[in-house]
Amino acid sequence: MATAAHALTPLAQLSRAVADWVNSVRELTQPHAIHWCEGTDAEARELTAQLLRGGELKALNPEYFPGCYLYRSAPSDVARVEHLTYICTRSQEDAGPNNHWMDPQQAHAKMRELFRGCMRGRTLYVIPYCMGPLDSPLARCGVEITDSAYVVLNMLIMTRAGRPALERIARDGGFVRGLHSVGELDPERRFIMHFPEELAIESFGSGYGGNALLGKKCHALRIASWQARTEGWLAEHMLIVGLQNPRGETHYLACAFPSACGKTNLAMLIPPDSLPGWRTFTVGDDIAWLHPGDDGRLWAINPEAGYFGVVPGTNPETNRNAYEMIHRDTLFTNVALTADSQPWWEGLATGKPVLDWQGRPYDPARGPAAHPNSRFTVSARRNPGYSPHAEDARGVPISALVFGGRRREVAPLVYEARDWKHGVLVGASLASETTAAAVGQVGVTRRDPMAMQPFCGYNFGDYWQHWLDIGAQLARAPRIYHVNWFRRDAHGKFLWPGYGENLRVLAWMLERCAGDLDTHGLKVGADALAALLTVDAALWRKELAEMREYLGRYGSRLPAALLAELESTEQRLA
Ligand code: GTP
Ligand code: SPV
Ligand code: MN
Repeated sequence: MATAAHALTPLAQLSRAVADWVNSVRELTQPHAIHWCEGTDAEARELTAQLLRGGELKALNPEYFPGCYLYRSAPSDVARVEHLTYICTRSQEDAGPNNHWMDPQQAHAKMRELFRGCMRGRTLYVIPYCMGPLDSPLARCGVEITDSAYVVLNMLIMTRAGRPALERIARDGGFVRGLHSVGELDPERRFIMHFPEELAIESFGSGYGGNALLGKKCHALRIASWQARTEGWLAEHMLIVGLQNPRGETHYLACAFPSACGKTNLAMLIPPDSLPGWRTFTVGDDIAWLHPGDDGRLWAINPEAGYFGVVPGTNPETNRNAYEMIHRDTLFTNVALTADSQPWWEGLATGKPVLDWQGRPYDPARGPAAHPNSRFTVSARRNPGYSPHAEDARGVPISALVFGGRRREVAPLVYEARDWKHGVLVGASLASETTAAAVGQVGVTRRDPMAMQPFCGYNFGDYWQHWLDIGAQLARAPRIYHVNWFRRDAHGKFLWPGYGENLRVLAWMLERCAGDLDTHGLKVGADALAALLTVDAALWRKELAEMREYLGRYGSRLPAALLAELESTEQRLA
């Protein structure tokens, strides 16, 4: 039987520090009620029922999608807003040329005026959460205050939220403070502010994804990358996947690809029939916290407990595990609907959309039926491939790190870095075409070092130095690779089949000493394969020149060792 609620200490009395902060936010924002999140299933059901009554959520077809709901965001609030995201450190140099910066005092003053009275007539929710397994010394806690019940439902899936997290905060003391309000959802009054020196986040004016679910990009990457630098670890935009070879040995890979460049899909990869005997296990699909272990290896935990994944393109051929897991207990945001209330998105071979993501009658002339950045939120435990080691307190040991971008040209299918230092240069050189995960133009190639351009909470120059320092501590450092699944032919067609077939490339990495890429049973012509593996010297000279110019922007914060690596790469190419 469940413990009677009255036998438990009220949440508001568990941590004095949290209660004091909640009080000061209450005074500023003036909510009509305060709800401390317990994190129970009953609580999630009540919140869901309340959103259904208010019309904010819509129940999906209970026969095919039991426990699934649709949420439609404001049409002007559909993705992260990098241009409105700031790192507020006392010194602008510490935020670096890679971040928008605002003086912390000025930022606090600006946000205070936006937050003043913003929760009048609304409920203030207090969400204590833990990023990482509750019993892991590598996990870190936070508290998000929000006035959005939809954000609460997402956080309950994406993090270990509720009473156990608050108990840990009461024991440990420290926590990241995240204050969020949807405000009027006005893009002109929208800011995502980070104060790494104070372990604080202030987000106003958006209810979407990484702008509003503060445990994810704001805490687990921007604030955590800062904490990680002081404490000697790495917080990275990486999936973690376990690969078991036909001999029964499992190796773990952590892979950094920019937003909407294939992390969730690779994390849930299903081996193709042509590679019998291989198995894969998902540890994480978006974020990895990497720690040097006593054994000289790098160990990784996934700080998250769920997936906030891109919906379009998910189908039984591309990603069967994801396709199956999102048929139950899943929150859909901004997908289309069929006549019988099933969710629909581009890339499905069956079904027909009648309402688009905005709830309007579907008209192909107005663009895709589902928003290109429509998302599913689902517990990791629903993933059939969830690794039995995903919740190990010490994490899993990493054998290889992989960087990858979305490039129609230049970057070949795969190459290996010579050593850790060269690998840091390879990561720093990452470039990728922009996607719908952030507001702005799609398909523009930009530099995205380590896939962290939108997420590093401090100066990239210092960050690369930190990577070099971590490598120097590792007696058994992972090998480092670069991949590109997105190379195209002259007609714009992808040269590589991708998805499950990507295992060939990963298997090659793990079996490197054994020889060539296994192309047995692969429907890729010899010409296409040659094109995929080509390194065009002229294009690469241009690439390196751009890289030199880019690294130059970091001035005196650029590690000399990284510049030396670039110089030896230039010499090898010459
Ligand atoms: P975020 O959640 O934004 O960080 O994205 P992600 O990196 O997890 O990307 P995801 O796996 O969701 O893939 C994004 C889009 O790329 C989807 O539409 C996929 O169908 C597509 N995609 C993923 N892997 C491949 C691949 O190997 N080849 C091709 N051509 N497309 C892919
Ligand atoms: C990304 O953009 O990399 C995401 C989605 O994973 S969001 O949570 O919105 O950041
Ligand atoms: Mn991501």
